[in-house]
Formats: sequence, structure tokens, C-alpha cells
Amino acid sequence: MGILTGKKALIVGVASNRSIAWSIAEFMHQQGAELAFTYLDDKLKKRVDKIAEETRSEIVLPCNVSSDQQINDVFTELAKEWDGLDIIVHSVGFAPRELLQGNYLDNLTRSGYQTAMDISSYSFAALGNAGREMMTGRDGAALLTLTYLGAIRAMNNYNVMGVAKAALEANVRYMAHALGPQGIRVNGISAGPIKTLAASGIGNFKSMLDHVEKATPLKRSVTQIDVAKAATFLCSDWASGITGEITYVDAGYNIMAMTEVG
Ligand code: NAD
Ligand code: 0WE
Repeated sequence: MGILTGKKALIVGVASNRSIAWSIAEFMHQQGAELAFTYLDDKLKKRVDKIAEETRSEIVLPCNVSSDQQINDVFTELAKEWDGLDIIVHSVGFAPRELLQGNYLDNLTRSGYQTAMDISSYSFAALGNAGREMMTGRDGAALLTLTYLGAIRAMNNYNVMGVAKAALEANVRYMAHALGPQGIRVNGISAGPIKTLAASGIGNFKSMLDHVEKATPLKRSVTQIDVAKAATFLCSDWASGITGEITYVDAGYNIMAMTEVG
């Protein structure tokens, strides 16, 4: 008996076997959840199919979160297979690459700002909205998203993604408020830096990890597995009293100051 036995979970944001969403899927499956996956575009379908097979999931649906149609279709298709839905994991973020470098204001554009907000923040509310009908009347449904410290601290290069993550974290609170009466909980995990596709091509990522290994109380960086364990907990009945929260899974990085002396 796992802590998610009998639960049905939709996983949005698998792009490779290094994706945080993939580890979350593995852990949720291990704890008894039945899974469905979405993929961004045809290029990623094969990979997501393979990952779905490994967790014995037969439901793999296209979903570019910039499309209302595709978001709605996910739940139309899901309702044909499942009589309800207990969990949505949102593990999606995107801003045009040119904005994730240099001075925030030098490189900012209206359209880049809109894209970051749309894909990284609005999409969580949109999925919650489209999914709420299937999630209502279930015993303890939960939504989860992934965020980053750049939401609450100014940080080199993270730039417009930090602003979008701040909006995402506010979404966690407003969605928790909006969906609470239906018994649906909404939470976020703020993960420390992890080498995934979303981190590839980010200049100096290795030096960020080196810094984290010195500066965190645990003297290490976090892994997808650290995040997956907390994610599984937050979407389970063990977290029945927790909603609207951002939980840090960052080896304690965010609590520190004066890290150069410690
Ligand atoms: P990843 O590249 O594996 O995942 C990002 C996902 O976003 C991919 O699956 C991609 O297909 C999806 N995506 C992008 N645009 C999309 C769109 N228009 N429609 C649908 N899907 C789209 O990288 P990851 O590190 O696993 O990132 C997952 C989440 O974790 C992101 O929200 C990221 O901001 C967050 N996060 C990552 C780190 C890190 O250091 N890797 C740290 C904290 C938070
Ligand atoms: O949220 C993220 C990154 C999300 C992301 C990644 C990309 C790369 C490819 C969003 N948009 C894009 N656009 C692309 O074209 N992280 C938490 C990882 C990350 O990204 C950083 C970081 C960290 C950590 C960018 C600058 C500084 C630190």
C-alpha cells in the first residue's frame, strides 16, 4: 500500500528522463498512483511515450500550454478514460533565452515578458481551471507546481523568469483560496538548482552547483529525487492540512546569509 494508492495523477512537464516531472512520476507511481502524461510537441512524444510505458501508463496527450484548445482537450480526453482526477503536477517554465542573460531591463521586451508569464504562470491557473470539474468531489485532490528562489530574490540572469515565478507563487495562494472550498489543495515546491534540460545552456550552471554545495546547510545540491519525495508527500493525504504553501527543497539554501564565511 503506497501513500497514493487509488489516486489518478496528470503529469505535465516531462521532456527527458532528467526532468523533475519524470522523477515525480516515478515516485508517485511507486506509491500507487495511476498516471497520465502530456507532452509539448511531436519532437517530445516518443520520449514521453517511453517514460509512460515504464510507469505502465497508457494515457499520453499533447499539450502546449500556450493553447486553450489543447488544455481543454486534455481533460476531454482524460474524462473518456478516467472517472475523476486527484492530482495535477505542473512542471513547466519557459522564457525566450535572450531574456535569461545580462541586465534584466536591457534585455526585456513586452513579448518576452508575456511569453514568460503565459507559459510559466498563467498555465498553472489554466490547468487548474480546466481540471477542477474532474477533481471536484474526490477525497483530497491536489495541484502542485515547481518554482525557484528567483521568485523572491533578485538574482543574476534569472531575470524575467523570476518575475514569472513570483506570479506563479501568488497563483498558488489565489488558487488555494479559490479551490479550497472544493477540497482541492494547491502547493508549490521551490527547488534548488538541478541539471535538467531547463538548466542546460544556462551559463555557469556548474559554478552555481559548486556554490550551493558550499553554501547550503546540507553541504550538497538537491536531486530530482529530493524533489519527487516532497512532491509525493504534498499530493498525498499526509499533507491534508497543507495548502497555499511554497515548500523549499533546496538543502536549506534559502535560509542562509553570509554564506562566504560558512
Ligand atoms: P525540463 O526542461 O525537463 O522541464 C521543463 C518542461 O517545460 C519541459 O517538459 C518542457 O516541455 C515544458 N514546456 C516548456 N514550454 C512549454 C509549453 N509551451 N507547453 C507545455 N510544456 C512546456 O526542466 P526541469 O528542470 O524539470 O523544469 C521543470 C520545472 O521545474 C520548471 O517550472 C522549472 O522552472 C522548475 N525548476 C527547475 C529547477 C532547476 O534547476 N532545474 C529549479 C527550480 C525549479
Ligand atoms: O526555471 C528555471 C529555468 C527555466 C527556463 C529555462 C530555459 C532554457 C531554454 C525557462 N526558459 C528557458 N528558455 C530557453 O530557451 N530554472 C530554475 C533553472 C535555472 O535557469 C536559470 C537559473 C536556474 C537555476 C537561469 C539563470 C540563472 C539561474
